[in-house]
Amino acid sequence: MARNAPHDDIDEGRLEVGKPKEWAAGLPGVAVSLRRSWEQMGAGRTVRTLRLLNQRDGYDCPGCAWPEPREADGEHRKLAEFCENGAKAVAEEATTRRVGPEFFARHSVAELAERSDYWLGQQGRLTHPMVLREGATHYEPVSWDEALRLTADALRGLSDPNQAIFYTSGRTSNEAAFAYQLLVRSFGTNNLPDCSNMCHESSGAALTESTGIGKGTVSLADVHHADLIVVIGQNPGTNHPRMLSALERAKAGGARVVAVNPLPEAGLMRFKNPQNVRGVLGKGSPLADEFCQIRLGGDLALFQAIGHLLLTWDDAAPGTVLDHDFIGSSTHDFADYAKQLRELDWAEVEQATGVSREQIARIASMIASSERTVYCWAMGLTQHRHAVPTIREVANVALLRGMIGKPGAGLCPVRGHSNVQGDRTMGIWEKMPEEFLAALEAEFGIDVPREHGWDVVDSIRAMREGRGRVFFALGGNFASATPDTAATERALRSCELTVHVSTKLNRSHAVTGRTALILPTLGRTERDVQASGEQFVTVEDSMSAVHASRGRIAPASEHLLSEVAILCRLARELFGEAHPVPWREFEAGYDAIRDRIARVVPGCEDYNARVREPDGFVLPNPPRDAREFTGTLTGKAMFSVNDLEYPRVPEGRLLLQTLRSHDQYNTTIYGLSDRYRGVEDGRRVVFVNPADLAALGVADGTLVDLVSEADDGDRRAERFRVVSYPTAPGCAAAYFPEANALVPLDAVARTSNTPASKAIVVRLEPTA
Ligand SMILES: Nc1nc2c(c(=O)[nH]1)N[C@H]1C(S)=C(S)[C@@H](COP(=O)(O)OP(=O)(O)OC[C@H]3O[C@@H](n4cnc5c(=O)[nH]c(N)nc54)[C@H](O)[C@@H]3O)O[C@H]1N2
Ligand SMILES: Nc1nc2c(c(=O)[nH]1)N[C@H]1C(S)=C(S)[C@@H](COP(=O)(O)OP(=O)(O)OC[C@H]3O[C@@H](n4cnc5c(=O)[nH]c(N)nc54)[C@H](O)[C@@H]3O)O[C@H]1N2
Ligand code: SF4
Ligand SMILES: [Mo]
Repeated sequence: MARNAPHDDIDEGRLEVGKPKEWAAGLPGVAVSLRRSWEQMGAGRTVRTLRLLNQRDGYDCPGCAWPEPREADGEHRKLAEFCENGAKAVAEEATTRRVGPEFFARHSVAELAERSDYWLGQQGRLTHPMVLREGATHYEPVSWDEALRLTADALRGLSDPNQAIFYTSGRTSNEAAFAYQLLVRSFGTNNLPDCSNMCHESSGAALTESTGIGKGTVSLADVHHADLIVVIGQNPGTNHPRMLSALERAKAGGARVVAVNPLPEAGLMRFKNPQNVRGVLGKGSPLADEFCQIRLGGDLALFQAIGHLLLTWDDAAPGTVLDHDFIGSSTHDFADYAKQLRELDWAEVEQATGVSREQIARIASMIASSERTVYCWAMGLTQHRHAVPTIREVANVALLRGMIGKPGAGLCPVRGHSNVQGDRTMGIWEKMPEEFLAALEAEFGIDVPREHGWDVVDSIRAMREGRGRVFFALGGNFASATPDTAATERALRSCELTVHVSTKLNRSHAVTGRTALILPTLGRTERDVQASGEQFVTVEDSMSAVHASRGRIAPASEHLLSEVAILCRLARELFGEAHPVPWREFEAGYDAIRDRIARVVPGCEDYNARVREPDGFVLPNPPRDAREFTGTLTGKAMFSVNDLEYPRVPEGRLLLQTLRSHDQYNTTIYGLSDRYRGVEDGRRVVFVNPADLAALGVADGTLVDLVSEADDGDRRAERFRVVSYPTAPGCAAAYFPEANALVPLDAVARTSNTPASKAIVVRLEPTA
C-alpha cells in the first residue's frame, strides 16, 4: 500500500467516532491528566513534579503561554495552578522512558523515518549526544567535545555565514535565546527562523502597523474585568485551558462572550471548572452567549461588516457609538477607513462568512454597547493568505470604540509556545530592528550583520536550492511542523549537516543532512547546576509578564547539558577563547547573561533584580500603559483600508483547515484521543459537514485520500476516515501534522510569510 506519510497502523480498525461533547474540562480532564502522568513517570514523581508546576518556587508550565495570576493585580495562585494539558506537557518531559545508545543501535535512521510522530515521541527522553556519520545507517554515541567540534568545523567550512540556518522553537528560555542570537550574529548571519513564523507572525505584522507594538495590549486582569470577550479562531478548551477559568470568572462578573469559529468547539460552548465542586459535579457554565459559525477565512468580511454597522449607527445618532475623542486624539486615517466602509456589499459578506445579517447585527450591537471589550484570537486568524489584513480589521473595530489602553479592554493575540514571545523580545527574529542590532554591537564590540535573514519558508527554499547548507535547531521539530512535508524533507536532506538540540526523539532526527547530530538537553522541569551553583531561567508570557522558572527534578540523564551550556561551548569552539563575548562566564552563571540582557533589550533594565521579585515584572507596553502609539509610522494608532477578500473554492472542492486534537502538543502526540470532538484511538480523520457529504456523494466513515490542488500540481495525503461533523458548510478539518503534506510551500500569508494552513483547497478521493 503506497503511503505519503509514515504511521504505525494505529488507526486501522480501532478508530471510534462518537458524539462531540458540548462542554470542556471537569472531572474527565483531571482523571486523564493523572493517568497520563502515572503512565509516564509513576506516582511519586507525579506528585513531586506537579506540585511545582506554575508555582513561584517552581517552573513555568512548558504547555502554552497563558499567564499565571499576579499578586500585583490582586490575584492569587491556587495550589494546582495548571490544567489537564499542562500536566500532560509535564508528563511528556518528566517521563521515565529513555532513548539511549542501545535504542539507536537497534533502530536504523531509515526505520525511524517510517515511524509516526506519536511512536517516536513515546520512546522517551534522549540521554546521550549522538552522531550520524556520513554514509552510516545508524546514529552512534559521540562525545560532547567531538559533537561541538563537528558543528564548528562545518560552520567554518561555509563560504558565507548566510549558508547557515539557526531555527528556534518557543520553549527556549530568555537566557538561552539571548545567547543563541548573539552566537548567530557574531558568526555573521540573521538567519534566525522560528516557530513564530508559522504562528503569530501575522499578528505581529498587523499589530505593529496598527498599534506600533507587535504584541497584545491586555493583562489577565483586563480579561477578568471585561464586559465583552470576543474569541476568534481559537480553541482555548484544548490549547489554552486555563483561559476558560478567566472567561468563566469574567462571566461571573457579568461579561458576555462571543465565539467566532467554524467549529462548535466544546470549550467555547460550556465549561466545567475542575477547581470548584460545582464545576466537577454540575453541568458547568454556558460560555458563548453568541456562537458565530463562520466559514474559514471569512473573518475579514465579518469585521468589515461590524465596522460598517458601527459607522452607520453612529452616522444616524452621532456620538452614540464611536469614541470620537479617542479617534480624534489618538488615531490616524479614520476618514479613509470610514469612507471605504460606509459602502458594503452584503451579498459578498454573506458569501464570505456564511453568517446571517441578523447575527452580524446582534454581535455588532453587543460591541456597540460594551464599555470594555477584549478581542482574543489565535491560529484561526493568523494562518490565512489574508491573515494580516484580517487582524488589521479586528484592530480597526477595536479603535472605533477606543478599546485599547483602558482597563478591561484590548487586543489579545493568545500566544502558543510557553516562551515564544520572550524569544522574540530577546532577539530571535530574522529581521530585528536596527536599534536592537546597534545596541548589541555597542555592548559586545562585535560586528552585527544588518541584512535581513531567512524565515521558515525562505529557509526551506534556500536549503532546497543548495543556498542553505547547515541547519541547526534549538528545539522544535522542523521536519513535521513545517508545510509541504515532501519539499521540507528534500530541503533538510540536501544539507551537509543538521543539528538538533532536543529533549525528545522526533521526526526531524530521522530526516537528516549528510551528517547529523542530536544534542540532548535539559527540560524546563529539571535542575540546572553550573559552576556558580544552581541556576534559574526566565520566560515571558502572552501578556508580557517576565518571571523566573526553576527546574527542580533530577535530569533525565547525567550526560545532558543545558541549552545555555551547549551554546556557550559551541561558541568557544567556533570563535576561540579570545572572543569579546565572555562565553565561559555566561555558562558558569546565568546572572552574567541577564546583566547583558539588561543593557541591550529595551524594557529589561535592572533585569536580575526584577526577575527575582515574586511575580517578576511586566514589560513596558505603550498602547496598554499610556495609550501611546509611538511605534507606528505616524505616532498614532492607524486605521487601515483593506480589500474585502476571502478564499474562493471551486465547485466540488472543500476548504480544509489543519488543527490540533485535544491530545497533542504541536507535533508531540500525547495520545490518540480527541475527546471533545468524539474521536478515539485514531488521528487520520477528516471532519466534513453532512450536507457537503451528501452533495459530494461520500458516506460517513468512507476512507478517502485528501488531494490539495495548487499551481505546481497536486499533493496527496492518504487514508483519512470521513467523519460527519457540524463544521461550517464547505469547511473541512484534519489534524496537524498529518495534513501538512497538503500545504503548498508557496501558500503563505502576505507580509508575514506564514503558511496558510487553515485554508487548503482539497478534493476527497475514495482511497484505492
Ligand atoms: N494542548 C495543547 N496546547 C497548545 C498547543 C497544542 O498543540 N496542544 N499548541 C500551542 C501553540 S504553538 C499554539 S500557536 C496555540 C494554538 O491554539 P489554537 O489557535 O486554538 O489552535 P488550533 O488547533 O490550530 O485551532 C484553531 C481554531 O481556530 C478555528 N479556525 C480555523 N480557521 C478559522 C477561521 O478561518 N476563522 C475562525 N474564526 N476560526 C478558525 C478552528 O476551528 C480552531 O478552533 O496553542 C498552544 N497550546
Ligand atoms: N499544518 C499546520 N502546521 C503548523 C501549525 C498548524 O496549525 N497547522 N501550527 C504551527 C505552529 S502555531 C507552531 S508554533 C509550529 C510548532 O513547531 P515546533 O516548535 O518546531 O514544533 P514542536 O512540536 O512544538 O516541537 C517539539 C519538539 O521540541 C523539543 N523540545 C521540547 N521541549 C524542549 C526544550 O525545552 N528544549 C529543547 N531544546 N527542545 C525541546 C522536543 O524534542 C519535541 O520533539 O508548528 C506550526 N505548524
Ligand atoms: S493553560 Fe497553558 S500554561 Fe496554563 S497549565 Fe494549561 S497548558 Fe500550562
Ligand atoms: Mo504556535
